[in-house]
Amino acid sequence: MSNHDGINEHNKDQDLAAATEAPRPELTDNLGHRVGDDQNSLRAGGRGPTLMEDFLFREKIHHFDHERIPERVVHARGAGAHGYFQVYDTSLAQYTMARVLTDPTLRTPVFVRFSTVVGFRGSADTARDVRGFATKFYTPEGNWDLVGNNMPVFFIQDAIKFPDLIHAAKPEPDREIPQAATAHDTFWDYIAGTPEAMHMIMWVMSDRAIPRAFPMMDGFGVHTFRLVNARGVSHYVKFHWKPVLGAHSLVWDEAQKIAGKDADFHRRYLANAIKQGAYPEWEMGVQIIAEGEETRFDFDILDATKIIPEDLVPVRRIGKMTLNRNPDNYFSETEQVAFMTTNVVPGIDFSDDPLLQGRNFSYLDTQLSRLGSPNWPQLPINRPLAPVSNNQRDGHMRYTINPGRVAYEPNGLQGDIPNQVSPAQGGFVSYPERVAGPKVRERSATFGDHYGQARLFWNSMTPIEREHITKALQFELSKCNTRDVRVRMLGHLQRINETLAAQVALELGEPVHTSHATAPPPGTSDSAAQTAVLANATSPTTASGGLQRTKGLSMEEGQPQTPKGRQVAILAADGVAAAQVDALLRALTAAGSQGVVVGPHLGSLGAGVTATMTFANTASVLFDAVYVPGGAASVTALMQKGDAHVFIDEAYKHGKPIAAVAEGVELLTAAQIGRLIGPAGAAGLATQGRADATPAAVQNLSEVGRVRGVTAGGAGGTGGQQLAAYGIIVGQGGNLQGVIAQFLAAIAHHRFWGRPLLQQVPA
Ligand code: HDE
Repeated sequence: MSNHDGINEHNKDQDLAAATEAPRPELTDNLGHRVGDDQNSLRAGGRGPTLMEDFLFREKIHHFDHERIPERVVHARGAGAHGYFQVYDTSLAQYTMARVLTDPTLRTPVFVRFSTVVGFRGSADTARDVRGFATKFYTPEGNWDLVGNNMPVFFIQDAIKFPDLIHAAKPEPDREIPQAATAHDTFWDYIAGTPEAMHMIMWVMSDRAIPRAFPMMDGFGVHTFRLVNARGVSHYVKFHWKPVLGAHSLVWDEAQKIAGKDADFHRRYLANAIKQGAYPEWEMGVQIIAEGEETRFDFDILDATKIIPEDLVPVRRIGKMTLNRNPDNYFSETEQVAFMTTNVVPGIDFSDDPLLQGRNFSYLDTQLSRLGSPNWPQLPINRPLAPVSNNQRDGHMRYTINPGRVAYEPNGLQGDIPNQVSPAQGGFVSYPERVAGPKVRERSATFGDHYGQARLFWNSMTPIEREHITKALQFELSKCNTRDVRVRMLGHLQRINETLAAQVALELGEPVHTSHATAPPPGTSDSAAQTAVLANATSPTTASGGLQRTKGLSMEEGQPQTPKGRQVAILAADGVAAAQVDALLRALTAAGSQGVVVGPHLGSLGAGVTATMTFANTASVLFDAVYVPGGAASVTALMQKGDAHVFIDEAYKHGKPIAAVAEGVELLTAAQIGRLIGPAGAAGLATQGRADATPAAVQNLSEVGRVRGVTAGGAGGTGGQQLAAYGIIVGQGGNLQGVIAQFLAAIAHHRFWGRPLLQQVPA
């Protein structure tokens, strides 16, 4: 296999460089004729008709007319990046002969494309949706594509149902409304008739469907695959991607606002992170099961609506992927890349999962319709680094030139090459699984439990995650115009969890059929009451290996606490206290996060502080945290700006860390959340005497602080400590380093749920 050796992480970049053309000084047409005039078409007289003879005009317009190819029927909206993958050691060799998974000296080049599923190519990044997470490994043994999602299960068990699912989810065909949204009748009508979708529905209604950034998403191969070792022994395997930054999400109000403020939010983050050298990384994980061992589960590992709980089979981390180069051309790379589940290499094979089997037909088929020719594997982004040699010929857009008379085998004229390769030499041999059975259109009874793992997922969520799922269902179903659809869905929710169903029913104005029905008790906010009620609401599971809950599902547990990759808005105007800005910027850079000065205008705000964004061109929802430095003139100016107030209030409402120093505290006091930190400091909270929120809030403060592990400092004394527990850090200039240290800890914590008065903050 010497011709396969020598692949490293740079090889694909070099391969693509060979197809990359830099602009040259002289303008030509596509056939190399230098163009004399590109601004005026050839006319019979200055005011006369254009002449057919104008080949320059016709070529330019002809090419323009044909610039578009069909967008992907699903996953049309996506963003891509180059990088490499490397396994940690040789330990997987006992399971697989694939070099990509067993050779720690090999850095296999990869191209990854992230996507939403339902929206069109121009839709917003932050729609509530599953995210595609497709990875093409250019391995020495040919391309391996792991075409996965950011959720480990799927809506349906059999690929024959896929067109129906997608037709129901896409915009309704009479008016083509709504774009990139499942909150409409046809989607929920379909789901209401599809009990097998219920586990996936819980994932899609969870915060997983509104990720903070692509590098803050888990990835899953979803199906059970096979690993086959050199002795031909097969094990079942599930593939995982675990983000080094941890898995984090937006909140729904943000996601909707971002769709308008920055529809490119996710692709911009990915491109910027790579450009700035903050390379996104994931560890690959595997769950491995010996053949035969799967029968000990009370669910079927061939059923893509089920996970294998991590508490049953731990995820073993085996290697790391790093994305370190942005594409040069969106169309040539991200749009033309063609993933296929059938791209496997010796040592990786399929299971009989009927969804996977169906996908194995679909991906080859779809490339022809999208890319227009069976020669699409010759496109630079798709061609493998492993050499290609066969007797396939011709077709639209054939790029290679295959010399000689022989395009067949067996042949004598060419010494019978290219010749097939023995398994010992690396020839692909399908795993010789024994199969027998009558030809039937039926589903195995082992696929029959549709609610058990939906309950496992629900039970494994924290109270706040349950509240978000409940709110998502309230939102989505309330947007269905047909009552029958809403009512049928409530029937399914009832079988998942009665309290969940009751809370959704209340919002839909439907009668509640449960002893757990709970209207918000008087004197508390809806949100706090709902969280409290949901906290105790679990359901007995089935099809979950005997587990009532499992790790790996909640995004609030076991995540790395890091401020890396976070964006912080620094609100400032002319006269800002420059030292307080500089100190934070330095600390953020050292921590791997980024500070952006947002001002009333671009450019200098004095004393070396430069605003790179303005209140007009950005918004609170585009940041992870907000900082208000002092400087009397700056803060006085900000106080006059409604946008600055909204910045603070939205950050508060969305649970984001907020810090203010010296006069900056006045802006917090002036904003709606000034109710919390008012003139008497946070202690004022206790004396506000607001019947609707205060008692609960005060009681909760110390508890929240304990749970969050946030230590207090700042200048607020007891009040400051209480605020810090909510991720609000205030202090005087004299204690700047203390404030910054606490702010960074709060940023690493990401979000602070359960802040009081949320219902009253109008943002
Ligand atoms: Fe796909 N899917 N899919 N899908 N899928 C496509 O292939 C299909 C499914 C996934 O960034 C299409 O090249 C069927 C599951 C990703 O280019 C198409 C079924 C999972 C991407 C197709 C499924 C996925 C696609 C459209 C039912 C997660 C985007 C364009 C069995 C494991 C890849 C294309 C990219 C794209 C078919 C279900 C992931 C039509 C028939 C389950 C990430 O071939």
